[in-house]
Amino acid sequence: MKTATTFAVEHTVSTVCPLDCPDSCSLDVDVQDGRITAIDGSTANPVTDGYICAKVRRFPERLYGVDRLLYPAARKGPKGAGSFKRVSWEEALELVADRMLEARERWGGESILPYSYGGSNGLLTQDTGDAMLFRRIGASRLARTVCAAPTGAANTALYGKMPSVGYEDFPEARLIIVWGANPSTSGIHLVPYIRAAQRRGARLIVVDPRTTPLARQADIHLPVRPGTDLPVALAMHRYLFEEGHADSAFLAAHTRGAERLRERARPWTFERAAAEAGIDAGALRAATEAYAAASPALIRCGWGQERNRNGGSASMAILALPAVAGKFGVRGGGYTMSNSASWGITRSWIGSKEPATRLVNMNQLGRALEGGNPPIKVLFVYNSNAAATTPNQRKVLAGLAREDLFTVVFEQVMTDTARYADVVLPATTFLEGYEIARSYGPISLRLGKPVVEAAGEARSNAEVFGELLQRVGLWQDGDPTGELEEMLDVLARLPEPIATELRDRGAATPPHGGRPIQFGDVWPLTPDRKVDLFPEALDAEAPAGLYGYQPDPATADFPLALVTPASERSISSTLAELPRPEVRLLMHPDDATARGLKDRDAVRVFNTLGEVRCNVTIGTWIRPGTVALPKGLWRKHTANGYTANALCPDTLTDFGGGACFNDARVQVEKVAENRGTEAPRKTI
Ligand SMILES: Nc1nc2c(c(=O)[nH]1)N[C@H]1C(S)=C(S)[C@@H](COP(=O)(O)OP(=O)(O)OC[C@H]3O[C@@H](n4cnc5c(=O)[nH]c(N)nc54)[C@H](O)[C@@H]3O)O[C@H]1N2
Ligand SMILES: Nc1nc2c(c(=O)[nH]1)N[C@H]1C(S)=C(S)[C@@H](COP(=O)(O)OP(=O)(O)OC[C@H]3O[C@@H](n4cnc5c(=O)[nH]c(N)nc54)[C@H](O)[C@@H]3O)O[C@H]1N2
Ligand code: SF4
Ligand SMILES: [Mo]
Repeated sequence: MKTATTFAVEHTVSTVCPLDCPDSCSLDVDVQDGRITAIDGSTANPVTDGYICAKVRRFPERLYGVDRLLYPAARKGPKGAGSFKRVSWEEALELVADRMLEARERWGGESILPYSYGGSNGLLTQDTGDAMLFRRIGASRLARTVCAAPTGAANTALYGKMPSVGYEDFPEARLIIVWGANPSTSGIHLVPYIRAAQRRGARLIVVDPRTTPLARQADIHLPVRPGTDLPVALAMHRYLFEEGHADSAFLAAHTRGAERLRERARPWTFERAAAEAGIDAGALRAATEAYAAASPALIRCGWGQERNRNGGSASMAILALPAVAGKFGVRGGGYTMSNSASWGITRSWIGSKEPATRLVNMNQLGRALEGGNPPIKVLFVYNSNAAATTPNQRKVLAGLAREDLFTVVFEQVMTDTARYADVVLPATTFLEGYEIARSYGPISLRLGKPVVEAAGEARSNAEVFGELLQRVGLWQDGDPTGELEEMLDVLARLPEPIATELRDRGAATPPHGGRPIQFGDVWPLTPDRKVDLFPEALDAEAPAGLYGYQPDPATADFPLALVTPASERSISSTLAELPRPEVRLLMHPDDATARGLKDRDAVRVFNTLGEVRCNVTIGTWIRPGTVALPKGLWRKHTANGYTANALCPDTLTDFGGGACFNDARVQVEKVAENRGTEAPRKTI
């Protein structure tokens, strides 16, 4: 709904929010005198339904705020101090190109490491000119694993990333399990559909260590200890197989490997799994019986369960439940996981051949900057705020502080990472350029267009990588020049009718109306079109075998599990530069009492990797033995300049090479009494 403005609106531009959020809202953006005065949801995307989150409403504060980067700059003080002098684009690009060429000459192309993740998360700002530049120069490759790597690997192996149930079909379900997801924060447009299902009598089960808003509304809440979803899901499989609720006809017709899954599930009785997860065995049994009996039954699988040593197998076991229980073939039955693959778009524009240069797992950036052959000499960060979002923050910062490392940060605002740059390049935002936004919750694909002129001298990724290609002498005939050309080039490579629809009306018609019935309209995209319940390759990759449980890493010294869930204040660390209420560690009253802590006491949260100092908030909306800090904090948000990632290990998930943020095990101690400045929190 429109926020009132005191300006007369000159015009309103329709566009789309491409940020790394499942919803891809359609937006109406008001412009006055060439400046954006208000951003709100439109109804062009039916799921947006005219409203958006509070974060993106504040995007003008990022566009025009004090942190916005307006000019290229070169470091003038010590590394990390954040002091820069303005330089021209000409000087900045020349310097970057020279340093890349010099590094290639002296140490080989692999001494250059591009580092990027979501950024504006669309099809134009990533894997376009950047890929051409870094491939052609022979740079080290980056495994983009910080998010969705284990769920992606599980979903690919099981179903070949078959499209999944759209938000609009949630009201059809009679039972919904929300597993490791908190849509009330991380994809808000799903919530009304879940509530609608509940009003129609659907039961709701939530599996989450925290009492999220949906957990409060649930019929059954399983507050599992982080990292224990695997035994919980296997106990559900055991019940389905051993107590006669597996759909043997479906298993025979559409799956492979059911017997192997059954074997691995066999040891996990409800009692044993519940003991491991720290939940009530009766509640687990009740949840499983309800799931087995209901149809349509739907699982919304999130990402909370993937971020630990068992994350791959856990996600696999959860996503396998509808196959074993026979929940497909009806509207509102099956699962919802990332829907980004639903359009069948391959990034054909970058070509299929990647050079076989060194592959660096982005979760281990700190390690990569420590050494290696060749050493990394040029780090080019774009679409990412690595210093804030990557595990083992102390090691990352130590790497960024290396005097012999030349760091380029191509950014919209002066992030914690940009402060470490040798050269800072100012980037446009999605409101100042084109983007093709592909949602991963609902199924939508929309073209975003420039609403206002770029602020200052900010340039798009297309322009900058195009310029650099020319300056390092790797530009080839036919490469697009500039953002508009690149947009048209990518459009031209998209399948029809998608390309024409995007060009003509800014939105493509989703396949099956965005509401596919799994095993009705869409089928597995695995090589033999079957659900592979036991992919051998994953069994070989996982340290304890596929569905093999690796025990909790807690020790007597570090007994508390730390989770870092998505915050309503930012998208990862994007927009976290804006003012926010004081950041607190959330802790259960039992854990607080055991440590003599009262609400708003100042604490140190620590383990062998690092320490975070902040105030504590005490509440029952987290399970005992687990504490939480928000994801996406900047260094300025804590008293000692470290964020949760200073406590997160850079170990990898059982398969997929994913991040183990939620494997952080910590201790908490009081530093000072009641140092808070704000009232106690009542909820998450
Ligand atoms: N407002 C906002 N929205 C976002 C984002 C954001 O930063 N802010 N980030 C976006 C991105 S990049 C992503 S990937 C998605 C993530 O979307 P979600 O997966 O919904 O978000 P998370 O907060 O990472 O995790 C969801 C829940 O998992 C719980 N959890 C933690 N560990 C475990 C566990 O071991 N098992 C189980 N069952 N639950 C666990 C947390 O308590 C949390 O409530 O959200 C996107 N949307
Ligand atoms: N402790 C902990 N850490 C986490 C997580 C967690 O659960 N716990 N979650 C992880 C997850 S799910 C994710 S996805 C990652 C995300 O980690 P990052 O990829 O680092 O995401 P952001 O923090 O959003 O940083 C993206 C940056 O890209 C910039 N940007 C946006 N658009 C453009 C563009 O067009 N061009 C250029 N050059 N720059 C642009 C933005 O200004 C922003 O600073 O964080 C991870 N970090
Ligand atoms: S961040 Fe998500 S909810 Fe907010 S406007 Fe963008 S797509 Fe919509
Ligand atoms: Mo993510």
